[in-house]
Amino acid sequence: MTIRTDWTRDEIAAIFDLPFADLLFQAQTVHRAHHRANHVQQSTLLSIKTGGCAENCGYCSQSAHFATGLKASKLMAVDAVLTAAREAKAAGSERFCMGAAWRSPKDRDMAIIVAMVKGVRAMGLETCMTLGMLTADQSARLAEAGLDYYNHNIDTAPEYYDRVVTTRVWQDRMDTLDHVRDAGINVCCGGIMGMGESRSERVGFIHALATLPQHPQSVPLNRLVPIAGTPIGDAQLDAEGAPIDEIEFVRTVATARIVLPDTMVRLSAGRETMSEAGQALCFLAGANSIFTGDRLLTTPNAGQASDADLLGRLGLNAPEPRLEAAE
Ligand code: SAM
Ligand code: DTB
Ligand code: SF4
Repeated sequence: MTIRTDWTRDEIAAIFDLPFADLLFQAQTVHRAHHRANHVQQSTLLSIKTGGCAENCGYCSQSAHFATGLKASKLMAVDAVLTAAREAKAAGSERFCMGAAWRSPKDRDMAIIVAMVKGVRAMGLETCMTLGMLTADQSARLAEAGLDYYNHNIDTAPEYYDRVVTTRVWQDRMDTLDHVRDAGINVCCGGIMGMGESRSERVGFIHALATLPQHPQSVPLNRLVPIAGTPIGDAQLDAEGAPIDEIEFVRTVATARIVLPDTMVRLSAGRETMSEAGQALCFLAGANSIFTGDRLLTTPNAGQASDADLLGRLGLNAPEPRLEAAE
């Protein structure tokens, strides 16, 4: 199967609109051709610098523009981050993602960030950082430190972007993604479903990812976790907290899987309020990673015990059957 960066919006819309069984069959077929069928990567998130962010992303608990009741804190010490990473690894995580509520990192923070990347990587964990906008120089420093992935989300369709955030523009995101890619770091870039966007805008979001110069190696798909006090959270809570329909979310996962065959599609925020059947459908649709542990960045997550139970019942991550040694 060829990897295409010339998808049209109409082609992607036609996939999104397929009868559900056809969509899932196609997605699972692509999934099996490109990924380990019954493996779901477990990732752990850590907020290394929480709250007080200068940006006004309308969904975010950490923006200084909204009264969400979140307590801001300073950048964590390297040792504390390494302790959390060690615990994540012991709990079965393969990937450790560190997030800072910054518009962009200050140069004085970079030495600390570099030490975190090196330390986590030395434990044999895959590393991911999300720190806001980066310059070419900062990207090069992270690449040199051995950072595996940089997360920088476009969040939604280009035409819906200014409904979500106004302290930056779409092109700012494209510039950082270019710097990260040029530095040779894997790009992790995704978005949030359920912010009041239409299906056409969800198609536009996937189209934007699929037509980047190179497909992101990783695409996190989040279901909005509505945060009281934020404009987007409040709008959804007013609508009786109706989160995006699970079937529509599964369609988004399946469409992303089909048009981005080699990409790790991550079922990210919003699992806590999703049914087990909905999550199972996401795996069938090609999601190949979840965040485990009790917390995401600032919100609760489905805990380790319930995840282990679900993965077990779905036969995911079971040990490979052992081949008996030939006589
Ligand atoms: N400050 C960095 C930045 O955005 O450039 C990184 C941290 S930010 C919390 C990472 C991503 O988490 C956002 O782009 C968004 O997609 C997701 N996210 C944040 N708050 C969320 C919420 N309430 N519900 C779902 N996803 C959310
Ligand atoms: C992403 O797309 N989802 C993760 C990760 N990238 C950094 C973050 C989800 C955050 C959910 C809301 C919170 O816990 O604050
Ligand atoms: Fe800041 Fe990131 Fe939250 Fe936006 S999503 S307000 S950039 S922490």
